[in-house]
Amino acid sequence: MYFQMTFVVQILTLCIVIVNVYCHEEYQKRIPNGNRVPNPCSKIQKSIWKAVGHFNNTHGGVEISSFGKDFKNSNKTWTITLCNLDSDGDGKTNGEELGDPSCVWTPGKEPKVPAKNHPGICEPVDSVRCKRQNQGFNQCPQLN
Ligand SMILES: [Ca+2]
Repeated sequence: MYFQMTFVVQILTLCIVIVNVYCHEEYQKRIPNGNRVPNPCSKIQKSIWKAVGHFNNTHGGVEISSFGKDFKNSNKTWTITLCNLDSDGDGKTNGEELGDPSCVWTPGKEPKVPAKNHPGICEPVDSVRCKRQNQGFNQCPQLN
């Protein structure tokens, strides 16, 4: 009985992970450079932040970033309004951070500029200003 319950829990966990990964790949296509957003926590070896609307890099979850909230409020669509917002309050618009500074990108097109920063996490994350701005994102795991 215990073995069966453990197996069921493992299968359910696997299903949740698959659904989350699928969703994030779908959402990545809806924002410029959505699959190439730099991880603000990796200072030496550059890596990618996969779940851009979440504070969890790889599999999202309930901790939604300020950009994730604005993206949701924008009907999960890249609009001029969403592009011009500064979701994380770091002084740069979402478009500037994601590589669409003129807010002209549309889904399916290759952005002309690479993503520079994360639009939902104020950088540098360990600065005094960003510690105040990054409500819900306390610290980078690598910086501990
Ligand atoms: Ca910003």
